[in-house]
Amino acid sequence: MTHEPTVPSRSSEVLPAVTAFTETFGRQPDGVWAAPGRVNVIGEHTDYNDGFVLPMALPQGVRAAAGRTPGAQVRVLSLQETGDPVTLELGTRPGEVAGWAAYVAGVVWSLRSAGHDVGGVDLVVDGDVPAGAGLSSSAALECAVAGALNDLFELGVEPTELARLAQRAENDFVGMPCGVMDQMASVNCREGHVLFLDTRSLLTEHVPFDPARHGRTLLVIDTRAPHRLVDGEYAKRRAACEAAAAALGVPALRDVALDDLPTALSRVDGEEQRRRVRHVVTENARVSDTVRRLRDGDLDGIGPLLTASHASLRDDYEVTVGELDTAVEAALSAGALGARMTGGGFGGCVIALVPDDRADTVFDAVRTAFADSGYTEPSAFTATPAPGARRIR
Ligand code: GAF
Repeated sequence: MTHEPTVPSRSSEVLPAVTAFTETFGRQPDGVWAAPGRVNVIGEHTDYNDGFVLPMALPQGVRAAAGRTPGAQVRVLSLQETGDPVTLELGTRPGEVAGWAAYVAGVVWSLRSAGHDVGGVDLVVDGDVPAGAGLSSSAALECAVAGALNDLFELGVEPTELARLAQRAENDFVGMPCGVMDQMASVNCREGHVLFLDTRSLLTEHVPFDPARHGRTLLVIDTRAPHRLVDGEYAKRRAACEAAAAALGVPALRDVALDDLPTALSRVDGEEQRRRVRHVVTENARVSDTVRRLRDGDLDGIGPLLTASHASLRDDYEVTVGELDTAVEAALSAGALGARMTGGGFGGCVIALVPDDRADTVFDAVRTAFADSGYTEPSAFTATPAPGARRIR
């Protein structure tokens, strides 16, 4: 198929980071840790409302080759960036580092702020999650580094707490007010499963997910649409949800049941805020419905739920752009059983559940629609649920 990704085998994945570590720091690393990116099957913009999400890990991720040093510095080289390693003091505080290194510095800061004794360390990070595609490249970076530090300094932090601390790095060091979905997915996902996560209790269920067994493909289509205003718009959505919850007298929009939605809507001010509430409440219900269908082995039954999720994100949450809508429409017209944007929106990727023998046709239809609209040519790959963060060497 023309849209297959080049997913490197394990040894070729590990090697560049190890070679660069040896060349840069003049010794072998103590080990190599990996953490994946993710696609979210359904449950978008629900995590910061204490709601439900259903992500799966991708084979693409970040590898971190790491070795302890006696000093009080973190030196980190990224194979995706040019230039020398970045050197950070262990006491680096929020606001003192910008760019990609802030994710690494943020994890060090977050662990140390929580009382964990992280010392000097050298790191080389190497990733193959497309950046800015909504596939959680930042959480993969945070979680690979967090996993390395946890093991190297024998911190004994449990996976869920590690995800929380990685989220804190992103919230309070990088300054992105994300929920916990991406870090939980990166740390806790299992091969062959989607992760049903209650973002309030952080309880998880690993739900088997094997489209190939049903003759189905989960296609990830990267629209390559540049993220526009993503940070500010994300923060605005989050603030609107929190204001609506406060107006309704509930801790979070998760506490509004679907049956109570009409009453809740009548108590919220303004059409825009009503739309935001409607998205979150209906999306939580769609996640529960999707999980029920997957547990029953009804894979095709999730198709309409994916498509309904997209419509809600487009019309009520207003986080789609022309490229995302065009990709969904073209995929559905060409025979997809369901399709939706995935991730934060304002660009990034669409997922489409398609019969195996329609995968090429569906992607060709999206490509043609993009050419007709004058959009950048999209790319695509087949998503298979991969393992979560782990030590790989
Ligand atoms: C981004 C955020 F990082 C997640 O926490 C989540 O809110 C998602 O957007 C939308 O569902 O990936």
